[in-house]
Amino acid sequence: HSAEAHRTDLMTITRFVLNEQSKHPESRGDFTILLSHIVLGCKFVCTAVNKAGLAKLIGLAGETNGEEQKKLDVLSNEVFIKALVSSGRTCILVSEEDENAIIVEPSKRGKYCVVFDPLDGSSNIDCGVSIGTIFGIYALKDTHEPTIEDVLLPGKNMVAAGYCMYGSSCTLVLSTGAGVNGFTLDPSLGEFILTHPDIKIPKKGKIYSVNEGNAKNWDRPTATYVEKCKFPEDGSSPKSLRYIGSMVADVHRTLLYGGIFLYPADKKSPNGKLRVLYEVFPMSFLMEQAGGQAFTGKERALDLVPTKLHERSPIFLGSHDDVEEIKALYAAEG
Ligand code: AHM
Ligand code: MG
Repeated sequence: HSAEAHRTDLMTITRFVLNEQSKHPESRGDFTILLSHIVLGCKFVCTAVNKAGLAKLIGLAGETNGEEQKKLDVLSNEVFIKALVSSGRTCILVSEEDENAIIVEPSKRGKYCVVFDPLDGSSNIDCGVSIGTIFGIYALKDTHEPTIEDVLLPGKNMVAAGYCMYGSSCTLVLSTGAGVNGFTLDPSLGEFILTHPDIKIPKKGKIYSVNEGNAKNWDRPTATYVEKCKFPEDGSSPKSLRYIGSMVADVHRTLLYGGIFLYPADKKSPNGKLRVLYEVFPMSFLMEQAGGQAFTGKERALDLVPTKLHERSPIFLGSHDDVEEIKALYAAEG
């Protein structure tokens, strides 16, 4: 109706999180400040990603001084590190781009530990496919000197997780442990507006998403599962295959439409490809918060205790019933 045409009561992501935090009397706004710095990083990367094609073709003003342009993933990493450190609310950062954890200098420290992949799927940049930033947040319980032990914790200990997808629109999906909400960047306002309140993944889906090029090296449960997607034995219709090869886009579709996303182990990569801390955990956290499941082939993904920063794990995540099937196949294998 007409009120919709000129909305005056906009639910921005900051306002939304402020509302959520006000339910916790002990909260002093630190999380809201941290999040607004993450949001700033996402906006910056969004602009950079959108300009990337043009910059390459014609060179953007001010960036053509003979210096080679910074690669987008390197640029994104710098942007997020600076935004996170300057928030004054972080103490330790783990980025896919940096081998070692970054310990924030004492004068800028806060209690949050942020693990992130600043620009996941960057091999897709040159053909314009959606890519994204993935992040997870832990909180220190006291004010000890931060060490990597503070992030080598199971995913269920995260206080928040999310991703931002740089696609046909820029969408930020966030959970602070009370459901999942999606926000879309309104470029004219420069604000993320709540567009997908309380996302729930369908209980069962019609799509499976996996790199089938690795099939020759799969283990039996994965191979059996994918075969059943194509040739169901219970009279149901086969599932559709959708695989972009960009985790944020593949998981985003899974979250909205249902189905299953798999990056299984194979003979060449016995731990799969995806990284536990900043890929597997945040996406598993979101899936569970949306009513889905996430499984490693051995256990609930969020129960896994990582032993090193860039550890990998196989992952099966998505609709409750679809993940239940793959769990049964692994259980039968013993
Ligand atoms: P990256 O961190 O090097 O960008 O790799 C991660 C990406 C994910 O976005 C995606 O799910 C996966 O790699 C695809 O891998 P593959 O090309 O082996 O199917
Ligand atoms: Mg990555």
